[in-house]
Amino acid sequence: LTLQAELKRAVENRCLALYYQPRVHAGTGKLTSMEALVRWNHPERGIVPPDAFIPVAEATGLILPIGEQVIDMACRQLAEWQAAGVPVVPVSINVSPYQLEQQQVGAVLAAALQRYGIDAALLEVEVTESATVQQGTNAAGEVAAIKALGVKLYVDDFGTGYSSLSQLKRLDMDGLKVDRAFTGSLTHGASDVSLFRAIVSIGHAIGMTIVAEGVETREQLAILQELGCDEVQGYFISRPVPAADALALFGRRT
Ligand code: G
Ligand code: G
Ligand code: MN
Ligand code: NA
Repeated sequence: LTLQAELKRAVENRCLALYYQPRVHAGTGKLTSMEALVRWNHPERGIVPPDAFIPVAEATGLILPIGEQVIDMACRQLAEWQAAGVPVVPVSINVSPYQLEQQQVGAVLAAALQRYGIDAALLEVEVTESATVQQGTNAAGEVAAIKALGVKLYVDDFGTGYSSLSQLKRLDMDGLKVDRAFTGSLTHGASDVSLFRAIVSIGHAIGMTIVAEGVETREQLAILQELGCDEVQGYFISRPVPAADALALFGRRT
């Protein structure tokens, strides 16, 4: 079987699962959000990471049913956690540019929220900068539809694309997830500290919550705290973990 055919079968047989990676308040370490990250549970190859199949999914249109399953699984998980009395935080879903262009993502989100009785405030969506640029496109309409639901929107991998400050303001984005390339070069005294400080300053000036991705060391966290970065995510806090292991992370407050 080709990868495409295998992936099609995997989607039909519901072999996709979500891992969760926490995002925490930089100053207090308090849990603020859980990012949902899709995995393919392959019978022979084990857990396949998204980089190995999302490009194929986008090229073949399979990203549309995959995107629907991801939204469904995230909402179902939220409902399960709520039913179990877990002190839930929003779950953040990655939506690809292809989905924004081809799918009524707003309507899919609304249906899933209703299906599981979930408050829109418990969902967030991450989109890359390229997805949000052109006015008048389906993507721009879907971004507006997602906002209208009351779902928060974050720019993913910020700093690697082309969005202008005016676009970010117009689209009413809630926050910037600063690409891990910027975090990775943060050491005391490095010039990149000034660059990150400028990102925080500009982001705050246009009302964005600033999230640093890819925090891997205590020193990076300390610098980000000094810079007034709002939230952090990365292996230093936690790797992405299966839902069962994510439960323990909810207890990690303050
Ligand atoms: O989890 P990991 O770091 O391996 O993810 C690799 C890439 O796959 C990241 O860019 C991430 O945004 C993307 N990704 C993870 N889950 C999803 C998903 O559910 N949908 C889409 N479109 N992309 C995802
Ligand atoms: O593009 P996006 O930001 O959604 O990508 C998320 C991906 O980044 C996940 O697949 C996750 O495995 C990876 N990731 C998360 N934290 C870290 C980190 O601290 N270091 C590195 N190298 N990758 C990370
Ligand atoms: Mn992301
Ligand atoms: Na990112």
